[in-house]
Amino acid sequence: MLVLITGATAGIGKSCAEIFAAQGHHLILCGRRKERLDTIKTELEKKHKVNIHTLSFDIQKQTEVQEAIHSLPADLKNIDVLINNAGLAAGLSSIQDGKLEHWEQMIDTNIKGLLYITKHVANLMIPNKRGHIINLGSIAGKEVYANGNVYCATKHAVDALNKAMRIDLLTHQIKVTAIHPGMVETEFSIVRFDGDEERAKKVYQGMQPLRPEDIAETIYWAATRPAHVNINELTIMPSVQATATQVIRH
Ligand code: 8X3
Repeated sequence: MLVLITGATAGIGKSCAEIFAAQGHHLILCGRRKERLDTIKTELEKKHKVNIHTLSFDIQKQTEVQEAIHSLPADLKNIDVLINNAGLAAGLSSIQDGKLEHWEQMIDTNIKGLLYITKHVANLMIPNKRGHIINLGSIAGKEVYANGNVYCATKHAVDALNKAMRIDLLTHQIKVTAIHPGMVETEFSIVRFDGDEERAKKVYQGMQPLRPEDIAETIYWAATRPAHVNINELTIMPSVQATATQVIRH
């Protein structure tokens, strides 16, 4: 398979790159941080017999997304799986105190960026009459919690778009899946709290969160079901987390 992963420089995206490469799948890795993409490409090509192409661009900018996808050589346009992983939470504040730049960044990445790349890649998949789009949602797309407002709204949008894509792409035989994780320890909370590592650490204190590879393994499983099987959506939580806010800590 040829698999395009957005947000591939860290966390769940990077874990997906590792797991798909280990199984011999060729990759197109997308992200903003070019050096990180190059390092991952070198490491994975050395370890596994795979070809890795990197695309460094800002998914928030529709012209950059279009140019990146158009720049792919013909043989790399036959994408089998699109993993819409790029996304972030910025801030954890009430509506009245929220920072507009945080809201813009989350809406532009989690919703608009996902839409831009999906449109281009879906149009590459349609003539092939096959493909699979895997959207990274969140428990925040299923529930709303205090101060989560805009982040939760963007993930609710991903949940809606996941269902909408499945309807629109049905006649083109393109599968659409959403994976909704609960707490996963990645750079997620460090980014959410503007680099405050101490505050980020506290989020996972006294509990065992999911690891990025737990989610990546599930994505790999969903992507490798037989042609007649589609996983519509899965919500995956740490065993000690029942809802977005109920967690057992020791
Ligand atoms: C991340 C899960 O609960 O921190 O998408 O919002 S949560």
